[in-house]
Amino acid sequence: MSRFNQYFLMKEKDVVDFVLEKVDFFDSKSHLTCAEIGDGNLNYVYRVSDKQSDKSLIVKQAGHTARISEDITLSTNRNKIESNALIIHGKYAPGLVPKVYLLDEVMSCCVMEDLSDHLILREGFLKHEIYPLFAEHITSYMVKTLLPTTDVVMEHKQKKLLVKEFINPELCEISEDLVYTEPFNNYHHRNEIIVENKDWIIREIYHDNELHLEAAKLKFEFMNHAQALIHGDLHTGSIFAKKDSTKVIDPEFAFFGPIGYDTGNVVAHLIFAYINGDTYHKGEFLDWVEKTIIEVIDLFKVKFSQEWDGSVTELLAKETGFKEWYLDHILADTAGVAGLEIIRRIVGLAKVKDITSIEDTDSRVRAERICLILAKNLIKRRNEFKAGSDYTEALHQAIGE
Ligand code: SR1
Ligand code: MG
Repeated sequence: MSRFNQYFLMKEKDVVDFVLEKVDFFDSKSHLTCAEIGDGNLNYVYRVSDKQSDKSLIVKQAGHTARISEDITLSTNRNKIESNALIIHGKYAPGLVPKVYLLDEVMSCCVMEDLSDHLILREGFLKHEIYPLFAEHITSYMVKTLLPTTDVVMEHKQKKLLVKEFINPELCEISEDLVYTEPFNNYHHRNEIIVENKDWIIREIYHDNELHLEAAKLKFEFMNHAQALIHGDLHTGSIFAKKDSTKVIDPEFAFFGPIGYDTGNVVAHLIFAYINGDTYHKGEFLDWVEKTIIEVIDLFKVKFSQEWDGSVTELLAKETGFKEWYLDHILADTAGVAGLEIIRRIVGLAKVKDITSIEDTDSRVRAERICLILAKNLIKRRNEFKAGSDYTEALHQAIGE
C-alpha cells in the first residue's frame, strides 16, 4: 500500500519516493536528488533533479502552520487553490505561469515545472538587473487572467460557481490582518519597526486617523468586491523572470477580489525596487524602473480597454461610459492598495529585502520615510492616480520632501 494515502509533512527522501510513485516524468532508473529550496513565508518547496537526463521539477507542499510564524495555522487546502488557479491562469495566459504536472489533494502538494533558469524578480532587482519585457509581460498576464473572470465577460452563473470554488477564508484573513489592520495598530505584537523611525511612525501612521478611515474603506472593498479571480499576492517574490520571459507563481491567495489588489501589488514592489536603487545610486536601473512603473499602469489601461472591446458579453457593460467608470474604479483601488502594501511591508510582519537589506541606518531611515510618505499620498489621494506618470511624480515628490 502507498505511504502517500495519508497526509504527512514530507522530507527530501519522501519527496523523491513520492515523485517516482506519482509522476510519470523521470525514467524509472533515474538517480534523483532532492533539495528544499523554499524561502517563502508559508510552504515547503523541493527541487527534484536527475543529473543524467538534466531533467528537474518542483514539488510544493503546504504544512499546517506558516513557516514565517508558528502562531499562524492554516488549512492545507491552499495548495489546491494554488494549483487550480495556476491551471486556470495557464489557460488564459499561456506561457506566463509554470505548467502544473500533478495536484495531490491527500498530500496537499503539487508538482510543477522547474523554472530555475529564471530568477525570483526581487533577487534580480536586488542586483539592480533590468528586465526589458517585464511591463509588457505582467500587464498581459493581469489583463488576460483578470478580465475574463469578471461579470463583464464571464457568464454570471459560471462566475458564481467559480467564486464558490475559490472561497479562501484563511488566506484572505492573513491579508485582511497583515495588510489592512495590524499596520495601523500601535500595539500589535506582530509589528516591528526600527527604533530610529519609531516616533516618526507613531506620529505619521499610528496616529493618522484620516489614514485609518481610508484603510478601513479599502479593507471593506477587499472583503466585499468579488470582481475577478485575482492572484492575491502579486509581489516580486511571486514572479520568476529572465530577460525574455516572465512567469507568475504562487497564487495560493487567489480568490474573487478587487482587480486593483493585483495591479497595486505590482506597483508597490516596483516602488520598493526603485527606493533600493535610489539608495545605492543605480542610475540606469532607476531610469528603467521609473519607465516600468509608468508602463505598467499605462499599458494595463490600453490592454484592458482593448480586451474589453473584444470580449465583453454583459449587455449593460456596453453602455457608453461604463468601461471608463469601471477602469477608473480599478485605478483608484490600484493606488490605494499600492499604498497599503508599502506600509505593511515596512511596519508589519513579512518585510521585503529591498528595504531590510539596506545596512546603513541613516539610509534605511530615509528609504522607509520616503516609502511611507508616498504610501500615505497613494491612499488618501487614490482617486487622482490615473496615469503612470502620476505615480512617478508622487515618488519624486516624496524623495524631495
Ligand atoms: C503569513 S504569510 C505573510 C505574507 O507572505 C505572503 O507572501 C503574503 O504576502 C502574506 O501576507
Ligand atoms: Mg507566496
